[in-house]
Amino acid sequence: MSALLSTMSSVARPVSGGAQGEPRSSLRLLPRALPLPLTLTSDADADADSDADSDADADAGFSVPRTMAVESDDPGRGQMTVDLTGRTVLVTGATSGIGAACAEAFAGAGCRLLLAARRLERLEAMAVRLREEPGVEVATASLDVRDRRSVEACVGGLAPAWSAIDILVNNAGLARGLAPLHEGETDDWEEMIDTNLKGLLWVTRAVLGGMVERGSGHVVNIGSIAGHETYPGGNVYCATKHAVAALNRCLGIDLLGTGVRVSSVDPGMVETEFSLVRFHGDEERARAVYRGLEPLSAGDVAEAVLFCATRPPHANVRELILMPTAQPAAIHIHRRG
Ligand code: NDP
Ligand code: 8X3
Repeated sequence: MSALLSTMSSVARPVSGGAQGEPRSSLRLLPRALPLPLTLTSDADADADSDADSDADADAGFSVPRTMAVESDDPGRGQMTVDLTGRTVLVTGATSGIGAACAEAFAGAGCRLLLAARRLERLEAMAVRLREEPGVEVATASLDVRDRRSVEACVGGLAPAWSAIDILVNNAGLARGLAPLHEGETDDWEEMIDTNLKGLLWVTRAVLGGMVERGSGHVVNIGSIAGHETYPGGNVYCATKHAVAALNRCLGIDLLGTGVRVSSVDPGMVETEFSLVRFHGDEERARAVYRGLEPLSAGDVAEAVLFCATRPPHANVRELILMPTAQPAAIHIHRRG
């Protein structure tokens, strides 16, 4: 346990040009993915401009309510977004796929990263790469989210400069097998339930108290289309993701009035190591899952997570279902050839 704690704190690097604990605005960080600041037009401005603008809107074939018009240096991108510079983000399952892409996305948005997963050497390699960008701070921890005591020790033992987690991305998760229930491996079931459901609970419990105390924070759960639909052999995996969907909704109610938000990003097929893990390393079977269609990329999902995290405080994405165009529903898939 102490090895884990020292891992978490010893790899933290101070921001070049701004020490830890300094106000967020003093940090020098990566170029932002989202252009800021934005200028909202007032109703008065809108009234004055309304004739000319409504002509332009008509030309473009769109009708835009005036009170929602936004001016931006980069029209069409980053409207109504919040600057995440200097926010502390914990991503679980950051060694691969969606978690790794979220780490990249939040680094690009100027956040300080706490990256956790079991394969520490992969995390370290990522951290080294991310720190090459000026001003990016990364701390890593070898963590198995199934181990409640390790989760509590890891979060509870964070150095003060890292302990106020602003955004938690509950991403660590997996599927095992695709057998009908009566042929299923019970060890696989335990692994899915312990990781996808109980692990998510342990991490959320450890982090949420601080968020509520501070009156701000955002939990983004990576759910799945498997939390909304079912498919043959999906049984226990679908059950864990349905549970995550229920928890997400319940948590939203529990957090009412606290200033803390919870969102769920629920993708369909994403090409990551997910299928390789599901089929216990069978590469041929894993490749076949994505044959003949363009699945989502991990980056697509990370962008959706970033969208949730950059909503202004009064707005919350409760659930965001993101599907490949070729997969409009879990079992409806168009494959070429
Ligand atoms: P990957 O297999 O590429 O990544 C899974 C990540 O979870 C890895 O970083 C792994 O790290 C981590 N992880 C697994 N078990 C544990 C554990 N016990 N403790 C800590 N970390 C753990 O898959 P994806 O990126 O696709 O999956 C990420 C999430 O997205 C999962 O929750 C999955 O259910 C969900 N999802 C995936 C979809 C897909 O089609 N790929 C679609 C919808 C949702 P390590 O092994 O190093 O611990
Ligand atoms: C992963 C996607 O296809 O198993 O959550 O529903 S799928």
